[in-house]
Amino acid sequence: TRTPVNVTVTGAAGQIGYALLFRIASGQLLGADVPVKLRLLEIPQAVKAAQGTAMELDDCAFPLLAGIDIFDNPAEGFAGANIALLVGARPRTKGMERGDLLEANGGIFGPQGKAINNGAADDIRVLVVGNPANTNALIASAAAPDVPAERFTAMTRLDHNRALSQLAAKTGTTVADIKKLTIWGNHSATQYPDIFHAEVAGKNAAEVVNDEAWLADTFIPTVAKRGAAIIEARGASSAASAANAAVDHVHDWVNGTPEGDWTSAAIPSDGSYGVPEGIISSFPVVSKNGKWEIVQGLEINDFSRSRIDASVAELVEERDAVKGLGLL
Ligand code: NAX
Repeated sequence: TRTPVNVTVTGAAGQIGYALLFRIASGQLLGADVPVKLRLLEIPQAVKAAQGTAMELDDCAFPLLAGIDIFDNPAEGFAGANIALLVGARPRTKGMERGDLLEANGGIFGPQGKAINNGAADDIRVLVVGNPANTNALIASAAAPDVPAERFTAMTRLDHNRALSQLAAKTGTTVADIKKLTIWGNHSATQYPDIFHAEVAGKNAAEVVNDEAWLADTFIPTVAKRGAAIIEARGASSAASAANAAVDHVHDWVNGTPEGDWTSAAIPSDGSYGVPEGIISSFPVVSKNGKWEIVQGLEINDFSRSRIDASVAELVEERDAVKGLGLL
């Protein structure tokens, strides 16, 4: 029998945690033959709620779930972790400036990065979901100098999946007909969902749509503002869809992306497509042998260039702000 994979989930008692943990324990994160041990990391006030979720996990009698441990400090939570899903974050509250938000999250992701550096397994892979996800990932990575930077990623897969769904609806197809769509840049309102290289049932998506006004005025803002639309409709932010995207991201990272397609993930830039080296930006990516690779050689038209540049400029600003706060 296989040794269980240790999966640490922060924010385990939150709404994404509640949607995520059952998917992990059922085998959807890593595969139907891979046992997992869950390590739930919460703040002390939420440990009791996490215990309640753990009781429900027990009650599912998942054959692949080899154990659940609950912690309220990062050093224990990340000890031996092979996969870390950093979901818990400090949300922006009324009257909070962006600098305050970045600083508060620095106080979470800095210590967590340090704990990962000191105690996680050598093959640790980190996905940051908690916002501002790209910059939180950068902070955690900077606090983990002994862990290769490529192991720190941030989630834009939900944006990717939202874009697939919108494009399928527009073209009267299904998401299974769509390939090679890309989210570029930051997981924020400046993100750029790019269909110029995408295919709809084998045809170029931009040519199938053939409507630049729809792209600029409907598609891009609908994808970028979908989170707000969900809050408006549901009275709570996206949870199950966010958990689903986290499962997709880690599953593909570990098991590979299908031939002839790619996906989107925020990973440290190597300078590709003019994105400054080191910032954690979303790219078209494939996963091979357990590593993300940026898809190379795509031609970027003027429409795309200006939007990629705008989102990347925001990431550079965030990086400079956290640098100014001494968090990098
Ligand atoms: P909730 O407020 O329901 O849950 C967050 C949980 O994190 C709470 O239980 C809290 O106690 C815990 N937490 C806070 N600080 C912690 C720390 N230092 N260590 C461990 N746990 C800690 O939020 P939820 O709806 O689950 O969302 C979680 C995060 O995901 C938010 O930052 C949210 O903005 C972000 N999202 C990111 C998305 C993405 O696509 N990247 C989409 C969905 C979501 O909005």
